[in-house]
Amino acid sequence: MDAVPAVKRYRSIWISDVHLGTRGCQADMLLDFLKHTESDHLFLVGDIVDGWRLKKAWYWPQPHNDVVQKIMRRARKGVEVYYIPGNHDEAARDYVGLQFGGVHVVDEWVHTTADGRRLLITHGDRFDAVVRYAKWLALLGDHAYVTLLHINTAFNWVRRKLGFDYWSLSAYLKHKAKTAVEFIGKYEEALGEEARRRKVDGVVCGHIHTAEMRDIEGILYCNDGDWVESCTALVEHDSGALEIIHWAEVMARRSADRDSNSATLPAKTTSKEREAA
Ligand SMILES: [Mn+2]
Repeated sequence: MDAVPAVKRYRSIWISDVHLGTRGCQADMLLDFLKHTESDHLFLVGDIVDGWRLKKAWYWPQPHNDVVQKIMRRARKGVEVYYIPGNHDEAARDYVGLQFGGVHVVDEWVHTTADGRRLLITHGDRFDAVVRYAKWLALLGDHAYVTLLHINTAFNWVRRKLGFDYWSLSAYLKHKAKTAVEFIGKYEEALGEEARRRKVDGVVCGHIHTAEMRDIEGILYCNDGDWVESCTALVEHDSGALEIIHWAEVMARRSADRDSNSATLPAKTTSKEREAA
């Protein structure tokens, strides 16, 4: 009595920080998510492929290939797919403005929800520097802020051309638990501030591997999380309502339904650990 798995339709789906090409990538979970969902818009919010790791050691198992194939297939079938490169797939930034098999590579994007809210979509790594120099920027003002964003981009472009890794503040703080929590808060505020500056209603980002949806002084902050630890996506319903989906929980619930004879439910597999990107 195995029912055909139901496919859930959304208006939009956002995923990021998949890190294909690394052992940490939960490709099987993501494949399951892609199998059970569909949408009109699909936003790939950066760090989809981990170019840095691949350069050091090649790791590309079949499920990682399947993820790429499934996404390309969606683009072929008319889904609007936008790919916003992050710091781990920064090489794709050289292709901004181009499209491959229907996948549009853009530096950032503004999406209008069904209920008319404008959301700025960006990976978020460029705000590492804003977080780091927050105190100085408060003193120096908007011009310094814009300059810093440009410098950050140029700095990392040069590093990349010289063959260095992208220097990421969040990665640097990753193992300092206390600093990481503080960093997450500041990062969220920096993104909220950018949305306000750009006169949009909210922001969708990734980068710090911490799914979240909250109001920051009237600005909607959404982080779609990651597919390394938490296996989360952000979705937009036809009404325009947004929701964070925890796929590990969905999978656990599904197998619980299947083993409805069993008295015990599987434990939640969602990691509560907050690890930065
Ligand atoms: Mn990142």
